[in-house]
Order: sequence, then structure tokens, then C-alpha cells
Amino acid sequence: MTITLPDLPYPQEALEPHISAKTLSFHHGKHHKAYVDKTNELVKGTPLEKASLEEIIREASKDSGKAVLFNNAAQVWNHTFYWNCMKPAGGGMPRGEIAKRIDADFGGYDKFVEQFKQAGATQFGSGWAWLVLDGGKLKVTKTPNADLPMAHGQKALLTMDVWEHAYYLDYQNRRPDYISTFLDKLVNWEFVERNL
Ligand code: MN3
Repeated sequence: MTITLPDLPYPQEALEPHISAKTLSFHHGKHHKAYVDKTNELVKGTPLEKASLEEIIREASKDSGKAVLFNNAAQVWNHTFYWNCMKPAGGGMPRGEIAKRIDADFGGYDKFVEQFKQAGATQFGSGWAWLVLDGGKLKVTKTPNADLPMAHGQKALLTMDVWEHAYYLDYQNRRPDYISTFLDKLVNWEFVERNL
């Protein structure tokens, strides 16, 4: 099936002042779109032409000859997931089931924040910080470039893009400020909980 670029789940200016409409316009309209277009171009006329995005990612992850396809398809998935991980007036301490799970598996929200900030700040170069479900337990991980939890038998619950294009227009080289703002003002905890 043809992979399509999903609309953002909110208007382009909805995350201001934390993430500008200009950043979202480039990040969604140019970067995310380019990954969609490249994925469609690469599967055209191949046995994966009719496959779902998840099937393309799984197949490409098993074949080192399909690294370019894996990178593009995984980036399509990662970005769609990332947009949904944020909302206007989000962030801060979660409530409900996800809060209980964070307390149980990290020893409190502050401990989770410490680990998530550390993962985002120490991912050298381009990549992603994640909250995942791994063997029934919550865990913080980081992945380089396009790599993602489903390629490692984990279920993604939350992600943060730490490629420079995610924050450079708004934060320049201050990645730690972007990470703090993401956690304090943007996380859509209802979406994270639905992924459990
Ligand atoms: Mn990105």
C-alpha cells in the first residue's frame, strides 16, 4: 500500500512557544514528507510494494542490504509516533495507570525524568530517546539515527526526536533546554498510557 504522510494531530502553531510553527512546518512538511516519499520510491515494483509500514520496517530490519529502506521507513513511523507523543499544554507529572507503572519501575517520576534526560542528552549525533515496554517492564532507551524499539522486541510508549532538525530553529545548540521543555510542557501522557 502507498505510505501516506499523516496530518499533524494539532495545528502547526499549537505547540508554540515551545516548538514553533516554523519548526513543525519544516519537520513535518519537509523532513517527514521526504521519508514518506523515499519509502514509496524504494518499495515501488518490489514484493514490499503492498506491505504495511510495520511490515516494511520488520522485513528491512532483517536484511542489511535494505538499510536505506529501513532508515526511511523507520523514520516515517518514528515521526508519526513523535507527533502523537506531544500536545498543547502537555507535560509534567502523569496521572493514572502510567504514573503507577513509572513509580513501580523507576522508583518515581523524578527518577524517570533523570534517565530520560540522560538518554536524550547522551545520544551522540542524531537519534531518539524512548520510554518502552520491555519484557513487561518500563525502561528508558536511546537509539541512533532511525533505529526504533520494534526492531529490538520492545513496545514504544513515548519518544523524543533528538535530531538537530527537531529543535535547532527554536533552541539552536541547547538540546538540554529542548529536552526539559519536552518533558515539562509537551508530553501527551494520555497517548503514552494508551500505548501500554
Ligand atoms: Mn525528525
